[in-house]
Amino acid sequence: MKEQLEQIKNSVEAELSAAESMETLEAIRIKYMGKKGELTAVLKGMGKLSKEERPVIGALANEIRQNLEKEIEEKKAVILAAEEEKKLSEEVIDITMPGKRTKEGKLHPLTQVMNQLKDIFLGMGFSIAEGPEVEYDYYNFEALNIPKDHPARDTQDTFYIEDNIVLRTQTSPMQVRVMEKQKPPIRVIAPGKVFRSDTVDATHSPVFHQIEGLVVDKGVTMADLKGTLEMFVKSLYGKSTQVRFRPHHFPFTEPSAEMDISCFNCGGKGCSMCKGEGWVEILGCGMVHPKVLENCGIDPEEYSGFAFGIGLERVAMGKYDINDLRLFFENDLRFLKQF
Ligand code: 2NL
Repeated sequence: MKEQLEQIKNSVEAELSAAESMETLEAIRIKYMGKKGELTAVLKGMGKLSKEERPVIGALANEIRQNLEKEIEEKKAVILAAEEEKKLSEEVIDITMPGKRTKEGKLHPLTQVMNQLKDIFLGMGFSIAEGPEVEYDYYNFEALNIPKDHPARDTQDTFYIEDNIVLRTQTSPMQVRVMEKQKPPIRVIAPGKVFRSDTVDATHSPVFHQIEGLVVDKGVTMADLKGTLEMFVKSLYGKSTQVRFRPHHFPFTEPSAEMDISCFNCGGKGCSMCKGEGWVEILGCGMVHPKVLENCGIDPEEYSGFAFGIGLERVAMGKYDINDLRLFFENDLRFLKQF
């Protein structure tokens, strides 16, 4: 047994001095001192020795084990130092090299316009309501007094997910949700993506953006609508901006109107932007239809309200003089870098 121990000692020493990595070192430790290691096996076999032999062999075995442990630790330190040294020499930094410029991104022009509109309405005391882009037919049409046979409900115009589930065609469903949950006074805007089954061209995209607004309280009148929207366009396009309202029809408002602003390009004299009109259409609006209030659990005898919807792409196209809406969605950096 003594010879066996001596042999183990010698072979470990030989293997240790050849070891050059932490992995080999660990393999050696396991080979001799692991659960099934050679030295461990010898120590386990001690029971079979005679009373006289046991203390002698035991002392020797322990001495060898302690020695091995010590040598492994020492070798470990040497290997670690060598590895560190190698890493450092590989990672030499040339501090005279020119730096790499990090390219700074920026917000998409539509996001910039969206933020600007949000800021204006937040400043007027509105809060922001955001919600699902996949909506129930009920919230997108039914609650808004859009009848079953209305052309907007046609699959030509609306993306249907299921019979009663659609991609929202406007952000008003979110406002219906607010009215269901919240008692007046209500002052919210609902910004976001909307979807219509349109063929792509310079002025149509199946995905576009809207901000709708809703005010419901006691005694709200058309004068409040006009005052609010006039203030809004004046902060967006400047104090000298004029507004005019033309009668229109929406199923969810009564009366309804479209609002024009004096052309921000020519100031009303007539140019290519306003096609010689002097006016540019900017949004649709109206007094919330009593049936819509009722559908949302608000008594139209007690409360009234106004609502409006603004297409973001149209505002951005006017603001930046862009004549093709597709540019917003093509992600061409030559276009996007200009804003
Ligand atoms: C347009 C017209 C409009 C509304 C949206 C609305 C919402 C509720 C109740 C009543 Cl919850 N009305 N929204 C009202 C009038 C016009 O949008 O041309 N948008 C681009």
